[in-house]
Amino acid sequence: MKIIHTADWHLGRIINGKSLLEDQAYILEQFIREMEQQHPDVIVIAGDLYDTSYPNKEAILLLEHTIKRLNLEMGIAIIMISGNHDSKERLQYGATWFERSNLYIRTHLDNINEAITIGDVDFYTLPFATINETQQFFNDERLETHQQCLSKSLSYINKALDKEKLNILIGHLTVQGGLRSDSERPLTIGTVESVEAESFKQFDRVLLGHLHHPFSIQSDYISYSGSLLQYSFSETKQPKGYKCIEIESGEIIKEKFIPMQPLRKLEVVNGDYEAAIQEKIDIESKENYLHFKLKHMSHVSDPMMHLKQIYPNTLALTNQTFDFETPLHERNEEIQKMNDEEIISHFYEYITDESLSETQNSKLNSILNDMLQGGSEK
Ligand SMILES: [Mn+2]
Repeated sequence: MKIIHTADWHLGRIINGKSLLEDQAYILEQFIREMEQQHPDVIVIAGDLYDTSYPNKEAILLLEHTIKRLNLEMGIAIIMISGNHDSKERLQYGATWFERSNLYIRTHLDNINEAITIGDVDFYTLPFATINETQQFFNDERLETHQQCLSKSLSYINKALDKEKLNILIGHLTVQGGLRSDSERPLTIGTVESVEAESFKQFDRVLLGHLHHPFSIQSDYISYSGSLLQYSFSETKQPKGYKCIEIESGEIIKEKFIPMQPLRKLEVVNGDYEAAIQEKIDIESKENYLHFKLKHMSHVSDPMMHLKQIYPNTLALTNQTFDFETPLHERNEEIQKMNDEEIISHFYEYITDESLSETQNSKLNSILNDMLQGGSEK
């Protein structure tokens, strides 16, 4: 038996005003083609199918088209749960009809103790739930943390568990110690959102969504698939793809990460403004979505516009003329070695990218001298 694990598609995502729909359609087309080769028995999508609770119609059509190909045309069973970005009600639309076609959409806590049996495996679903929703569902106001909520849900599931079978949990949450990225919206503000890996020990395997790095956590039975694409500039070093789990006679025999190549990557470009404009800067691909971090551009008006004329997929620009990366104490040490004149001309250069002219210099010297002499009254 073969299970494909994916999550965090974030369909409809927009980064700095740029819609990624074309990139998402491209990668899903690739995913569909790979599924034709893989012939999995089931595809698990562990939450955040959409990027917002009100996805636009293009995003909805893309999801419908993808699921139709995989489920109706290729006959692959699909289990999907809602993540913190999805609207439970909207994602759940049609779920009872779709189950007839082995498309299982789970968005509420109501049926977390009902297994979905496919082949030798019992799948349990734990869609994302807020602390409030969990309190209401269990009618228990003492549940105040994500850990308490999870423990309560898991002990509820535990009563239904058939220990003789292979039990797999599908969830959307943060496991303690997991690597974070910028595009994962916090689950709650002001409460610790991570839960202990220990909590899941009644399961043979836990397939998760939410963290975007495919190797977010080191565990032999808990795993994140990672997101479909790079969704923030903090993810430029992360591989993206899906995971494939193979089971033989009730045992997991292997799990493999399979990378996919996107239409465009996210790339951070460091260097000099002038070099960028003259196309002499070190860049992987002009077509990538770019975040420029450039020096010597304080004198340029609207540098973003100039950059976009050459690199149309520029999404962000940071002025690196100001050195925020050297720690303050190191800069202070440097400054302490300078005399007043050097400090001022250094500062001037820092701001304007130009050195003081001779006239400015002599004016500066005379002012400094004046001050040294206690400010002679003229
Ligand atoms: Mn999420």
